[in-house]
Amino acid sequence: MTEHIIDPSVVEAENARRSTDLRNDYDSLGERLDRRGIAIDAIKAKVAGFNVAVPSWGVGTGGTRFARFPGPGEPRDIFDKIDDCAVISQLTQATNTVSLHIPWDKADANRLKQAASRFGLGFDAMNSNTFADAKGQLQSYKFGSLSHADQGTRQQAIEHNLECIEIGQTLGSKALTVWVGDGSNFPGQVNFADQFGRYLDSMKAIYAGLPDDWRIYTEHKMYEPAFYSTVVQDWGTNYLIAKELGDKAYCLVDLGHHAPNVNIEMIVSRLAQFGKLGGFHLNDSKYGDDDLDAGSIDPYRLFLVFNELVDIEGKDADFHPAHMLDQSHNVTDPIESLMLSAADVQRAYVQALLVDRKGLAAAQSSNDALAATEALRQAYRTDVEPILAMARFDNGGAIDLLSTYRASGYRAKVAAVRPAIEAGSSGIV
Ligand code: LRH
Ligand code: MN
Ligand code: MN
Repeated sequence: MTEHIIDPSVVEAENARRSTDLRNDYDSLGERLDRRGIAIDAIKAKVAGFNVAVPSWGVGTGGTRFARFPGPGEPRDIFDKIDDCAVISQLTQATNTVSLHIPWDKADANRLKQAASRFGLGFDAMNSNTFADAKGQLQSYKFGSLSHADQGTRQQAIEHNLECIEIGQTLGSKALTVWVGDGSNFPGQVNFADQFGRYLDSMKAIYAGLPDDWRIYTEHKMYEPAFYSTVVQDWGTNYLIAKELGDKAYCLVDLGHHAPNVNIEMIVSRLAQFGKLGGFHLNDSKYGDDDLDAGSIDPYRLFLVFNELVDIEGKDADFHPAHMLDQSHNVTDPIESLMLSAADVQRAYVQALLVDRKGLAAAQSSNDALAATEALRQAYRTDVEPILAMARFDNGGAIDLLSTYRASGYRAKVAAVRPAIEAGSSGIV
């Protein structure tokens, strides 16, 4: 039986205060959607089937390159992180998987599996880390990892990725996400082609160790930590990698890894059209890889990404990209942020499901630009909160995420047993 960290009676009491209003709001939205030819229960069933993974590193207070300001009750280790993820999953009913980062989350794999399964949690993609030196590691990644000029350093990075696959196999994960910080800081520091060639050779060695039922995701990022050039800098390079590697290789799109104003929804469409869109790291950004809460800065862009996904879903029943949050904070309780972000991702999905696709296609083929964009805006303007809340309520989650979490007193409870962490050390990303 699935264990709950938050006493279900707290959730029930909070829900009881809101369930009548929710029923009324849901029925009234149902009536309005019905007039648009949309069955609200069918949409609610889609939300209930939607999952977004929580990154283990997201439940700790993140930092900036300048400082870290830990909050009360910071998780001490991966087992505390799993507890925090279980809380998010219990209340949102939308996040039943956790994505691990190795070596940050290194622990006995069987213990990890046990700890997660108590709460009905599974494991999403494994993330390797060759962008920082681990304790006791022989070769340094200061000048790169999979693309390093030194063969021994590349081999060490390859072996780390193979180890991540091995750990993931015990956990029941089915994917490895590879993001490297390799690049250069000065013109002339590296030969672009040679560096990329070495990266590809290393990735091929990892790919050779990938189980048949696994996928490998490569994640592009325009800059940082390298500030002049980056080996996997954009979706074009990412596509080349996935093509070079083979059928089990896909591109991962982290929304924050693009220049401001880049048309990410079009990148999504391109990669999917050519069968290489694997998944997402969802977050929001204003300037760069800000790792702000998904949907907090530009919710319309998030909607437009999901609009593409729903369009593709409609044409290809086998299209199942991986969704994961990738955000980290200095100023909020990460559990609160992650819960609200999971809901915002669902919101974008539901709004995209409401798009009148026939009307949109008709407007597009008759070059009616305004009617076409209005089809999107009508869906986006719809307040779908009652659908999200009802999907949570039906499954034992919280109608009101924030109030219920705060009423549970979880943060204060864990702060009483988890020692305070001193501020000052720099962050992780
Ligand atoms: C890199 C990144 C990548 C890492 C994570 C910690 O900026 O988005 O996904 O694994 O941050
Ligand atoms: Mn990412
Ligand atoms: Mn990032």
